[in-house]
Amino acid sequence: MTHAMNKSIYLFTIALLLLELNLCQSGENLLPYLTQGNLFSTAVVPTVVIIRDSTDIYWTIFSSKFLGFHEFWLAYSHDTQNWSRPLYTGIPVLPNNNYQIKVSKHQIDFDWYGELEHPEQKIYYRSHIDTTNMGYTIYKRTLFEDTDADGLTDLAEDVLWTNRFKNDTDGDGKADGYDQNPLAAPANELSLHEKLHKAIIEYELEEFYSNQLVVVEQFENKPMEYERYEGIVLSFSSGGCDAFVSETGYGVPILSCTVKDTLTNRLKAGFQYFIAPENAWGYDVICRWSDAENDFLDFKIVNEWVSE
Ligand SMILES: [Ca+2]
Ligand SMILES: [Ca+2]
Repeated sequence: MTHAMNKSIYLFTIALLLLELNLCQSGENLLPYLTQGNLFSTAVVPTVVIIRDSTDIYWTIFSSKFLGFHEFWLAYSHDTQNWSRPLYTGIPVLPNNNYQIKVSKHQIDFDWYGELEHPEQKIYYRSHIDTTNMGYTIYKRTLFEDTDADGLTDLAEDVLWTNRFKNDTDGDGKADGYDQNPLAAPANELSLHEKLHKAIIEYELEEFYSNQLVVVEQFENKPMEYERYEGIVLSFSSGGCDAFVSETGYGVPILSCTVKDTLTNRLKAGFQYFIAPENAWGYDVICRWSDAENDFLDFKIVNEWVSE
């Protein structure tokens, strides 16, 4: 419930995000250059909406499901060419709300700058999000807070269930901000069943055309790392998946795969994909395995749709 509570607290305390960006300036330029953490590539930062704040830093706002849910992210730039690592805001894009992001030109308030010798009418871009009377404010310092300096902000760690006080939650030598599987250390040696499980999940991750956070239900409760082109994978036990879903709500894809022996020297794997209880589906996968080569030959997906 913590997460849900946090979200509702945001609803009340997070008001007028971009107003905050504009107003809470005191002339200093202390924004860190974020070079740590490379899980969400700066290359994907859209720069459609650009706001310049009063310290001449440019901001862009965009939505992404990178941490599972459709939420707003920010990035900043000193030149509108090189953008910071995307910053998670925790502000949800609510499905039934119409957000209006308005960007307009305003003359700056010269009172902020004191007496200017040759006052020029400086034009600033300002923006606000109108969430039908529900505003959001997030403080800039909150966006950057990274208690354990692992490249993953505290806001993001809360969502990913990583430890905000420990820079390498799963102890595999990769800091959380660089670890695509932050909750699973690589296993030393995988059994054949585990290899098949991993192969099928990775095949599905490849098919999953998104960088959205994906949860994988562990095979026999063993944390496992999964390779993926882009995006974070969280490895949870069956109970952990239930807890994660009950806390965060449905919306994050959960992949699971069971592997069983058949009587014909084959392994049969059942794959399932859940994104909500009512649209769970799955199908069976048959793996042919050569005993002699001790390797997989291939696996074939038999599209057997399951309605649950
Ligand atoms: Ca951190
Ligand atoms: Ca790690």
